[in-house]
Amino acid sequence: MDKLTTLGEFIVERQSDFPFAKGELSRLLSAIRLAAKVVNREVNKAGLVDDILGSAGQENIQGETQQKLDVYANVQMINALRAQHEVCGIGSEENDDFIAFDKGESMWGKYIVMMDPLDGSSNIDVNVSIGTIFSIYRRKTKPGTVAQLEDFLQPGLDLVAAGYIIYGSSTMLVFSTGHGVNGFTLDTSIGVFCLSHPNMRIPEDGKIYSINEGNYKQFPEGVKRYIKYCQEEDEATQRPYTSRYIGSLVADVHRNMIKGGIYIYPATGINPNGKLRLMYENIPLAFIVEQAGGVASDGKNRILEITPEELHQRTPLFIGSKNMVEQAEAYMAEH
Ligand code: AHM
Ligand code: MG
Repeated sequence: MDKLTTLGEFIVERQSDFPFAKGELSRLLSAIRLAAKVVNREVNKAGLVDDILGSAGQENIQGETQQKLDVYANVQMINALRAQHEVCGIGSEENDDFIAFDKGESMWGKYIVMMDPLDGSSNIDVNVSIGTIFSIYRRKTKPGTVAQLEDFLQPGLDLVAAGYIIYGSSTMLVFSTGHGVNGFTLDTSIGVFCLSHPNMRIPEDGKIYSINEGNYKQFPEGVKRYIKYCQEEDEATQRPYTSRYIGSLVADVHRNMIKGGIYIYPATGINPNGKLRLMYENIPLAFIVEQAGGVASDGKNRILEITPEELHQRTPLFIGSKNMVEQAEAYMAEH
């Protein structure tokens, strides 16, 4: 058997690749992977346990009903990160405002974490893959003080690391610190994430397009034309392409990372800035996809270059294989 590399070993071996002081990233990631394992355990028994399944009856700031597991994942992530003292503040899709630790060692934490603790939560009840998305920034204010809004509203170009966890047919943690992308699969028999997808690269071309076509009538003209392009027959480019839409962003992007493809959540009549959140969803996934050789934009501007103006800001998202995203952008520019 080839040598098995655990996530912990990987971080130690690749320390020089990481823009973190010794030990910081491993403590941060160990908080995240611990929370991931706990969430994974709950996700896996979601169908069995009545009081976990279903809605907690609260609405989050986006006006969506929170599922109980969202709340659970949010609390697990926050508690695990707070316990490590590397992080002075957390922004979460599930919290109206950011959390800034105002006492103890955590005020000295040098990092900020932004996260969507459980993305694709409408899929929980139906046993379809869901995910966690996170990103890590260096704080801008002085350690020892309480983190401020400016620490959270940083553009993707200032990211130091980002990743996602997919709770699928197996559970994987995929992350990047700006030196490529690596994927680790949870071996549940020993409870350890092991390197399974070293140096992930997204194919430059693909044959899969993922978009909620139910909203077709509300799409911008450029997106309508691109969808028609995907559906046309053409031997040279192997069209028509295949349509795949899970409705779990992490799962759709993860599949496209491996097989090649494009995911689009455009502006719609109802959501003029699209549905997805810049800070919690679009920036971290854009960082990972770019690190794997792909492209991510809002249809026009590179996602990583957008300076966020508010925590829960939304932008359209065009993400995936380089040639596919560039083609979709060309349709957007033309129409
Ligand atoms: P959520 O963060 O509330 O779960 O919403 C994000 C999800 C994405 O995972 C998915 O791609 C998208 O919403 C699906 O939205 P729609 O049902 O409008 O197609
Ligand atoms: Mg969510």
